[in-house]
Amino acid sequence: MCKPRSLKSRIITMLLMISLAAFMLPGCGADNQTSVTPEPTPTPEPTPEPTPSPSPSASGTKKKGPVYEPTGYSLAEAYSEYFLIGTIYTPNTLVDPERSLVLDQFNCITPENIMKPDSMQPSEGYFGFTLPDAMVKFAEENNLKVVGHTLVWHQQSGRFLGQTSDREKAIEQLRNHITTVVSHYKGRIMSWDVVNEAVNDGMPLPADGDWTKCLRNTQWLRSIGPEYIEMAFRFAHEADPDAKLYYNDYNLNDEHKANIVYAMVKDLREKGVPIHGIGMQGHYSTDVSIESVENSIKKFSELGVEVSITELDITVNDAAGSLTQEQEIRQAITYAKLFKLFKQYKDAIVRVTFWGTIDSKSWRSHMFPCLFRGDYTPKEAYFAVLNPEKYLADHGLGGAKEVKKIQAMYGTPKIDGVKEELWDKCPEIHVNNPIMAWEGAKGVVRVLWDENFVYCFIEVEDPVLNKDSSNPYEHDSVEIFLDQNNGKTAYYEDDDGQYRVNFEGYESFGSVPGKEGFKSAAKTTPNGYVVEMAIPLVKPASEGMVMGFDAQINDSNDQGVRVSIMKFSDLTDNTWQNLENIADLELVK
Ligand SMILES: [Ca+2]
Ligand SMILES: [Ca+2]
Ligand SMILES: [Ca+2]
Repeated sequence: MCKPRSLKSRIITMLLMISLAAFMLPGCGADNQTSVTPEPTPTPEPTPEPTPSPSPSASGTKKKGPVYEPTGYSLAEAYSEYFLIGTIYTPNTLVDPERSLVLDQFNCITPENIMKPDSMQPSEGYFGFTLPDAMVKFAEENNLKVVGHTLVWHQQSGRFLGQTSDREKAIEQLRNHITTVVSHYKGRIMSWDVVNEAVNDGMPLPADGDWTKCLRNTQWLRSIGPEYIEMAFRFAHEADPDAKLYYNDYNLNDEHKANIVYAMVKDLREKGVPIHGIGMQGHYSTDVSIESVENSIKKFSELGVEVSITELDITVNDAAGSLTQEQEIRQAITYAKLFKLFKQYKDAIVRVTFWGTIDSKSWRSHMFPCLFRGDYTPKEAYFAVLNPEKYLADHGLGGAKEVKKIQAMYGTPKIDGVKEELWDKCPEIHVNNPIMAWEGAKGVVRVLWDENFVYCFIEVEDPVLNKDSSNPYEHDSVEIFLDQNNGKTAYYEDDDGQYRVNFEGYESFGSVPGKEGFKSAAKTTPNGYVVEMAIPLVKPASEGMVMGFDAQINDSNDQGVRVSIMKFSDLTDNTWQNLENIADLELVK
């Protein structure tokens, strides 16, 4: 995931290459080369680093700037029997406090920017080895492994590489760039990200399995054709036969993209192309489906290649200026779940590399994705990674996933917004778990069923009712999620549905199965509103059946802005596309 650097930052890079001394000084702007790696959403601009308060040094005098205080633990040590633990390297890594943090916690580094194609070869035939040489020396002096990143990429690749309609010339450029760079570091780089982000987003693998139809339209595809990928791996292997060679990409937990990369790597390996690993970048958010990550790790490891998590960071997408305690813990829990998963796949995973150390220098700094704060103190996420099982247990998430269990009673109500006696026998389901910082409207749901429908009666307390927003989910409204075969999948199947009704009875739906046969009625009450609904079933229900179920209440303020979401079971805002965390609803008589 990456955005191209500005001309300004490229000039800065050039200046830095000329003056080695300049980047040895802290705060010289070396990390203006904010990392890039793409995302479906617009790439954020880094926010300024908060000014840390001076902390007293051991001698009692005041020191300028933040100081890294050892945590007493090392992530690299904690995972020494599992996989390498890496982070990014920038020229700033050579100076404190960054240097101390990196040496204290990690055993592996990946250059954030200084080995990208336009940094390695800023003008045709001129190679900039100064900064990477300093990095490799630093690594060797401190016993760190080095990952070379990256040889072939459509961004940060300069104006000449592959920018020709002469195929032979393009092949020569590709060969010369790879051979020159890889030979220079022969024996000193553990693995190379040879080709980065060559596959398109959002398209399935065609039925004929031809992955070359899914390649991104890059300068190399245009000038050479799909063969540029295998050429790149062969040139790199010739230059350093001992280095492990990786294909690296983002969103590889997406099923479609994983299928394409699987087909590509399988095909290339069958042709004898030296490709040894798949790098899953891992630019996730707290909403990431752990199951989807597991599916891809499992799938890729079946190819007999190494798998590494190469650019891990987990954003808090609802962060606003800083993280609340709840947001820090939510992020930490996601980190803990991922590392618990990675440990289970230690035979396949060689390395997990974080894309940054402190939040304020992250390429996604405004969403606070790292393990350390801008003042170099460890976050909840750090301790979650250090011991994921303990962290999950401490937060009530140890052992098997606890699924909330509720019941629906038998009976057929009239859908009129009036709560007939029938409803009184149903257990109350309290929708009162906030998933935003603000705690607003709460409610109670009761559920009935018969052979053809599941019925819900929802009573909401909400003194301010509003539907001004053009987004139905921002109206004062209730939502029911029903997973009729209780598959609890990380995606929606044909039996799964999302049903939303606002306080005036306006209905809206998720993608499947849609609104056919759905009925609802809404009425305002002295302190809020009620909604009664009937959800049609894809096949007849019977006693003892268990379905997946969740309920949500959206609370708008008087300006039409949603200020609160309450849930029953799934404490993410992701139930609209992922049913892993919903409850069990048993149909009883
Ligand atoms: Ca009724
Ligand atoms: Ca289902
Ligand atoms: Ca409201």
